[in-house]
Amino acid sequence: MTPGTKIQPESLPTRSQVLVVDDDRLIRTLIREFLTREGYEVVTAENCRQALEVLEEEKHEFKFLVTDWELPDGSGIDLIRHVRHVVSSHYMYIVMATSHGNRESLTQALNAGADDFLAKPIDRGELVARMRSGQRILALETRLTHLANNDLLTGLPTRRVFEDMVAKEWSRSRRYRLPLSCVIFDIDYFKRINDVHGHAAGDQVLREVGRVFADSVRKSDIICRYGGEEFCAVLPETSAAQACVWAENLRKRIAETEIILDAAVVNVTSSFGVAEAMAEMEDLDNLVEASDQCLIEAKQKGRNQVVS
Ligand code: GH3
Ligand code: MG
Ligand code: MG
Ligand code: MG
Ligand code: MG
Repeated sequence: MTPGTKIQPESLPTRSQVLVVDDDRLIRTLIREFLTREGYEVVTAENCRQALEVLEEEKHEFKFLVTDWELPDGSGIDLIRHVRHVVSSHYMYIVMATSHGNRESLTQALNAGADDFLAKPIDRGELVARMRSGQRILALETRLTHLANNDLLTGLPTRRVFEDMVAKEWSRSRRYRLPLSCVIFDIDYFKRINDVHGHAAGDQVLREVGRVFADSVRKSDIICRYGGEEFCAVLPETSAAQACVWAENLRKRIAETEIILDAAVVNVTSSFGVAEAMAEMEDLDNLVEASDQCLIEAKQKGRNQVVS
């Protein structure tokens, strides 16, 4: 393996969230203490109901679930099944902690969706080691997800991911009658960069523009590298007028960015098309088409401008 492909627990965000479910207060406290010392952020629940409530809270993104088998209002097995069935945004590493140490129990827990098993009484060293093993799996998952969902050159989400995310936002905006705007932009005379400075320099320009683009959006905005040197953003709860202000700022920032190439320093400009979702539009395609028409107009009018 090359150094770049090494899977290390360190590559995960340092404070992974862990949900610990156990009806025994002493065990909850013990696990919390052990894991907090290791840098985890621990949330505890004492029964299935509480666990489900906490899992539904949007502020959390649990990477780990450590659950007891027997809980006052149900079984850890059902909780695991539920998590595997419902939580799909990311992989949660699940450890079943129990004194049921026999082979049938182990098989049942794994079949329900547990990744690992921790025997009670809980040993600190074993708990930490099993969590590390989980960190390796999660780091691998994070890496593979990133490779599958993000463009290799710019690191931006791919068009496929973008379209999936916009589809959800589209329904929400239609249902609640919220404004939604689309901004599409294309680097001006990009072919010249490739021709004059070479393809590698062109790639460098794309990376830089992508970085400025990614730096200029909010968390709720949905962005992607749309095509070769075309980028697209869908801005929820944003009118065309607001989107134009944002696009104009981005246009300036891109134009002002000095891009350092091997043998030269260059600036590039880009042209922007902005459109807002209208009642008669059926889907994202219509909205992108409308923005694209404006982009064509921006090119025709002399480039380096925003048209809506
Ligand atoms: P305009 O102002 O009309 O947009 O002119 P342009 O030269 O930017 O437009 P055009 O769309 O004709 O050319 C885009 C070029 O982008 C063509 C293609 O070779 C180049 N390109 C597409 N993807 C990549 C890439 O990943 N890396 C590099 N270096 N070039 C790319
Ligand atoms: Mg119990
Ligand atoms: Mg073009
Ligand atoms: Mg271009
Ligand atoms: Mg183009």
